[in-house]
Amino acid sequence: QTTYDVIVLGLGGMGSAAAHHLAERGARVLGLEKFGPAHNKGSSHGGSRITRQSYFEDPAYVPLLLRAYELYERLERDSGQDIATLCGGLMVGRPESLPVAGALRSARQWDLPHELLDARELRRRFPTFAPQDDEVALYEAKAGLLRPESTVSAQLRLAARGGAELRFEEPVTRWEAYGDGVRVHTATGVYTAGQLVVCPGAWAPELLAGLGVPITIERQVMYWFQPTGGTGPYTADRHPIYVWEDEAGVHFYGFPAIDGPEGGAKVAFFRKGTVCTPETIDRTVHDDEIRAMADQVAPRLPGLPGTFLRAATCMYSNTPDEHFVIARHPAHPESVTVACGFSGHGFKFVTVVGEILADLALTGGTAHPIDLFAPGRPL
Ligand code: PYC
Repeated sequence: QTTYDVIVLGLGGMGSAAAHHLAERGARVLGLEKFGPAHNKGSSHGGSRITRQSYFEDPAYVPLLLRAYELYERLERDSGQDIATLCGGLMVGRPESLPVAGALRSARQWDLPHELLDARELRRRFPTFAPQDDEVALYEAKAGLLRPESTVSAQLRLAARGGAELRFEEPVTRWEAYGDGVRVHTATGVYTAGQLVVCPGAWAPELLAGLGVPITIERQVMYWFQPTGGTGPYTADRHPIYVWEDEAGVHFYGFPAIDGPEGGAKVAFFRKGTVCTPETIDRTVHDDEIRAMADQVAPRLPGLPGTFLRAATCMYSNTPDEHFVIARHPAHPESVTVACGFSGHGFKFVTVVGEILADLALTGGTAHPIDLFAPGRPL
């Protein structure tokens, strides 16, 4: 029976990053994934994910984002894949809204370049946006989008190039820590290693049941619409990514059209999903959902909704405070590291999370600030 230094459970965004960083540091790595490479059944797909630095969720994320940006650049260089498009980003809403006030707080605390636009200036600079008169925006030139499938494939490729053994279509049924190692059971085999890194995504409730953090899985829908008159004004050089809190407190977000004239512009509600499990998630997108999304964008984004093109579902794994969990497993601190509960805003961190997970698995600690993500915090 082969023994590895580290087994990585789950090869989505976080697990593929961990496998990449561990293999790059010379560890003998086994990666196990339930589905195929860069699949669309979890939380790391959909063509685009937002990246931004003036982080409205909490200024504590900013140092991690700065490092994530460096690592994305390195990933692009090392893999030759096109991953990031820094087309700029707008946090839109009333001045006291979370996206605007929170982003401003982070920008000021970390001295990040940004501009504050009133409604008139926002309409003038970005005519695809039609804010109300009392709405404003924080514009950040360094925000943009990441391509999740390319990110995952690049990380997997570099992990394999570094010697990692990656096994797909091999679901893990259970794992256990014993003595100074771990044992992982899959549908077809049993593997042992000194360390285990668990990146279960939406499968956290079953694979990390003993962690003591309540994680709720939420069904989310992404929508693509073809703007009336075509994608011209919606391309990445003219239409930034955005997160918008409307007057009713509803959050929605969107992207430029990045897939050519026929690809449309992607939009979605942020945190308006329904509770599900990976087994029970309804993968059908219903007419009333499409209508609700169309009604949300119609008064705010001239040219949208235009024509509905398609929709896809994905899953968020929400912690009660919407902060991540990244730590040594409290019950198995010698041999198990966990990364879960990314709560719908984790993808932009995958590169730095891979670095942190490699630190934790190989040295037991990390210089990165991760106190916010402790599983033992009050929840
Ligand atoms: O991760 O920035 C984000 C995000 C915004 C809306 C959904 N995800």
